[in-house]
Amino acid sequence: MTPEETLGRALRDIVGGGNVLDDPEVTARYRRDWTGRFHGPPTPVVRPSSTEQVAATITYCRDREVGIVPQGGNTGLVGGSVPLAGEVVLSLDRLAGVESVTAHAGVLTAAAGTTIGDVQRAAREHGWDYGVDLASRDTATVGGTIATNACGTRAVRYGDTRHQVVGVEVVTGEGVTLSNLGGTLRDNTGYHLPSIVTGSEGTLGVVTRARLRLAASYSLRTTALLRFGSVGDAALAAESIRGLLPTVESVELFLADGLELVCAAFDLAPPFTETTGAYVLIEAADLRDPTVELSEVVGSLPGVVDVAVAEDDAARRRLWRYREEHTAAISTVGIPHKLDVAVPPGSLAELVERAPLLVSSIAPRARTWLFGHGGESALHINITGVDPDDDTVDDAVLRLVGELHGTISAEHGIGRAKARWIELAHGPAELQLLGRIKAAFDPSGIMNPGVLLPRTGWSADG
Ligand code: 2HG
Ligand code: ZN
Repeated sequence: MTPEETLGRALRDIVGGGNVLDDPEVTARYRRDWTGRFHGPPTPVVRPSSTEQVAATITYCRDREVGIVPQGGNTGLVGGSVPLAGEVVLSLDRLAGVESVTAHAGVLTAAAGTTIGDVQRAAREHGWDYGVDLASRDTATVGGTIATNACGTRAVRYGDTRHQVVGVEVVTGEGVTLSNLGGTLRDNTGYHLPSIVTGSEGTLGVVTRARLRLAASYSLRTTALLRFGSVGDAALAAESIRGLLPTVESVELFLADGLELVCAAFDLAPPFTETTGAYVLIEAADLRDPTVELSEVVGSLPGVVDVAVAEDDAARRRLWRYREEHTAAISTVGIPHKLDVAVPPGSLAELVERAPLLVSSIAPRARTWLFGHGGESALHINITGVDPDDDTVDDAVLRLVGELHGTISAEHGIGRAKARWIELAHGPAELQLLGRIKAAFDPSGIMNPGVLLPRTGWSADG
């Protein structure tokens, strides 16, 4: 038997015959990321349906030093969930479902493969909501959003995924199952496993279940789209809203060229007759109608030239499409290079102004698309018209972000796309320590090799 056949047979013994996929056509979607920028050769996809099967798969692979790429909804944008070097894909799609809801106190336990949409629906059935929302809600999963510490469009109010996770069950790269799904909303007993695992991008182990804190449900919401004459005014307004409007839930920024692209790609009418300038989408939610409060704040913001207010759900959805369809619209132009940075408040306008100029000075035919979570000075910089393997523009933009004292990832994580620049995020001493944390969880280095920490960036000997 070839080593591949031996591996396939062993994995089948663990998860059952039909749950190891190896037909290259069937596995294609597990081996390619959403953007199409990252794809790997044929490799088995294992679909366990229990924590025990996850542990047995990891233990088998650990003993033979077979790499594993854990995969949730495969909606990541930094190449962190696709096998590039023949690693086994460990898909959590069969380990799904909301397991329990403590309705009066707003806590929910779900298996890792449950979609965020299903978590939101279960929360709403019990009078609650979930603090994380993102455009890929019906594909992105609990495990994937924990591994990447997904932020989404409500983080300005509820924080990122890390703020919602009160317990995890995780199988480490050593094959050991750790669980603290006990149920408390607070836990201050030292090193906090959920916090360590959240954002670890599958490099420490596989999250199998999680206990999530739900958010209060504010059923009355108002959404406004503001057009500003200048990026400076729009950025300053976006950064100020949180202090002016306590009921704010989202503060999103985008620009005229992105809006035009979205309108053309989806055949949408533009929101205003004039389209130049910069846009801020604000959503407030409360138990009482927040429209008056929101209008007063909008009226106090300098530089607003047009305002559209959505008072019903259909109108709300129309305004959101201008923002949420950016990702899909950009993909119609070509395979984008995606950066998700943040700068300290006060520097957002400078970044918005300098990034496109910098990109065109290096790649005159490239297009730079800017949009993001303005309330937290977080910006998605998408660049089209550049070869997928040429990262000269990425390098220049990330160094500009460094010069502005920003962070090279404010949402999507490091993945494979940004592992090369990890030194811009962590100094040498910090990187060594991160390497030791990885080695403690995953001494054989089988978990998501090459993601987050470069393959050479850590060692089991520290
Ligand atoms: C968003 O904010 C997502 O819409 C995707 O984080 C961003 O496509 C992107 O770069
Ligand atoms: Zn985003």
